[in-house]
Amino acid sequence: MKYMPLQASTFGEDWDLVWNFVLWSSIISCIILIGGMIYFIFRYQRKTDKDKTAYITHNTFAEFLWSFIPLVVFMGIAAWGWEVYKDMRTFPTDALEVNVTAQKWAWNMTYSNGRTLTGKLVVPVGKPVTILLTSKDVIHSFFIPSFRVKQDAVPGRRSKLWFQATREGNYHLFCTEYCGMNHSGMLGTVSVVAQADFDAFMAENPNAEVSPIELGKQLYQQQACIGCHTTDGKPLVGPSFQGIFGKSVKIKGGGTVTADENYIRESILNPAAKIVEGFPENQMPVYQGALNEDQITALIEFIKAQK
Ligand SMILES: [Cu+2]
Repeated sequence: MKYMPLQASTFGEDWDLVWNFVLWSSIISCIILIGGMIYFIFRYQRKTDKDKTAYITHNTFAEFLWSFIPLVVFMGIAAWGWEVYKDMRTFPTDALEVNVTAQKWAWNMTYSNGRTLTGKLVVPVGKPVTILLTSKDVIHSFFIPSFRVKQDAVPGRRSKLWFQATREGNYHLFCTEYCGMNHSGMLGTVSVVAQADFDAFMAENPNAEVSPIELGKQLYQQQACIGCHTTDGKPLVGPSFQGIFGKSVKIKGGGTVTADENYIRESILNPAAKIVEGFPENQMPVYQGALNEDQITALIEFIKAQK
């Protein structure tokens, strides 16, 4: 359909099918309903003063049909939509990861080797890409219409989305959460390129010495994390970072938590929130206010790299 942006990701076809079904079934229902109303206005118009309104009770069969048929249609749409949504929220493990930080009014992209770009995202065609989102100030929303993906970037939280581009070219990136004066100018370009061109892009890297992992390593030493957290699997005062990312850990006081980006972030800023079982409380200093989002990203990437 021409009224939709070009389909350029693996989600495009499935997403558009659901969308078109909802759109066209709504248009058809609207025509039947409003058309029927208009027809009835003329067909059953009172012609003379003697016309009496018929005595209408109810019709169980008709009432059952107009309840049951929409119920089946709506449940079908819900199940179908869920199937598509599930694909979008099931993250591939072999994806290229890009950290994206939103701020008034720009998108900043950071690649694993430290390469940074503002307002431009370069990705290889045919490869899954995971975008790790956060914001420095207010809520923004990361939207690539041609890929049919959208996700809020929320200050103080890590959110993510993934896609796999299916054709090379340049696509629009919009902010779709009103974020202040220059919101409408908070635009970007997504460049989908061949793998060889992407490799060349990654190789010409002016920020090689400040990759997030490298910066995280420096912070790990400077901020004295190293005094309590090892990277060789042996716990000291706190858990070792080795192999911890993505693991489910037991929490003091019951329950478990997955050691993902959000948990690590919380544990750095507010260590007392969720203490891992078997470790003492009140040992770690609070880093709230001492580290900025880029530094937290760097520490998360450093911890992720301790496999
Ligand atoms: Cu914005």
